[in-house]
Amino acid sequence: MRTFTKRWGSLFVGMAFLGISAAACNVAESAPAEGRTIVVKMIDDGAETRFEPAHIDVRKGDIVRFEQHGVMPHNVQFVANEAPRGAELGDAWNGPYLSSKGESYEVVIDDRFADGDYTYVCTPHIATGMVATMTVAGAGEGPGRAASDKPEVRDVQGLQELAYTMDGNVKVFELTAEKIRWETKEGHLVDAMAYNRMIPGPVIRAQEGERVRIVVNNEMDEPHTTHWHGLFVPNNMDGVPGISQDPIMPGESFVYEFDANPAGTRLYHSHFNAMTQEGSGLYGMFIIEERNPSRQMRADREELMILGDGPLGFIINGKEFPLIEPIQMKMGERVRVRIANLGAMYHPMHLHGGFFDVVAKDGFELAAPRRENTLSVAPGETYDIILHPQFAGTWIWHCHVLSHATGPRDADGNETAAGMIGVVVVDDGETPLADMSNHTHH
Ligand SMILES: [Cu+2]
Repeated sequence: MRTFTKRWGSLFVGMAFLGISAAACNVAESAPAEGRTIVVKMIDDGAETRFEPAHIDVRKGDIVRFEQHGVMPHNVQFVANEAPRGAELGDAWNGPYLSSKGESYEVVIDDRFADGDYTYVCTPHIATGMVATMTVAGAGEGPGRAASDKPEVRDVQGLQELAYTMDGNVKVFELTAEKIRWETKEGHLVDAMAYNRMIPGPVIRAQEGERVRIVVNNEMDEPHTTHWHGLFVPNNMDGVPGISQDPIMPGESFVYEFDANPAGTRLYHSHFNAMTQEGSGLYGMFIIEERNPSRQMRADREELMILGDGPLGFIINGKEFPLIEPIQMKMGERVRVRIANLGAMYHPMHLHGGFFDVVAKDGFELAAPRRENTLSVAPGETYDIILHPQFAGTWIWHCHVLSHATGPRDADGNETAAGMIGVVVVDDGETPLADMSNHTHH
């Protein structure tokens, strides 16, 4: 409980939901006594950003302390090595954003770090040079830490429909927040936080005006609240710690109950240490179905797309390309895609092979549809679009901030496809389609 005391102070100035969780890193109590502490500074100076020093040599049992000395938010993300001699260690450890000067976190060089060369980056500042390297050589005297005991979740897609029970006329749902290890790329597990062990969390679906009750259980070792984004709820159901409720402490539960209004594509997400908890995967979609959808909103079926960035990388529906499930369509079909951005950056999503019609913004129907091929989705926004393909083929649909859709260079020095690249397969029965089966393992 010690670690929470410090955060209580900031709660009452209403800042905890934007703060950094000191518990988000695997340090303090487990730090070996005999290791050295090596400091890496995060520096920004106008347009120039860097880690200082740009290279460190460490051994097992050492502690690396990343210190924020700049004014822009920085993080630490280990990436796969370009050099074949290095191990693939992107999942060894990733840190949340540090937003203000003086903040820091520490990482223990333990058994998760095999000997070898590592590259780490600040994800938003790769292009301005914020890339550094670390060599782990030889076992030091520190005891290191046991491998993670968090549940490892592989081969699972997020956004599954959440089952409910009825209590009279109330639809009752249950969400459980947990720390897990989540697969964003094949064989690549990252530290994450999830509702019901999936990212994004499950879909809560209700009819306009229906009474809903959501029991939120906090199985994490840090406080939590859940916010119902875009819904009209009583103030004490809004999920903001220190403002509308007390945080849900570890092991505790909170019951939210309200009428599901207004109709449209809506969201839910963590509001406690939100930059870390939401960025780590605590979010999902809350769909409130219209009782009488207008003609422009009607479609044969729907697909869901939640954009994310931060500690989990650049992801669509919790996965990086090529693990993102393709949207399969038949020529002539109309598909309503509900799109949301729960990351912290803009993502201009560009569709190859034609256009789509934007029919709603933040769940509210537009007076007239907007025809586009690139939809900029800002953090917190939702859009409903209608896909009605014009051309058959296998089309990509990707973020046009190209650093969000590009991985490390391969052995030939070429850029690789990664991150926020979706695929729309349009079948007219004639046009040859790319075989995506070797990309997704389903
Ligand atoms: Cu992007």
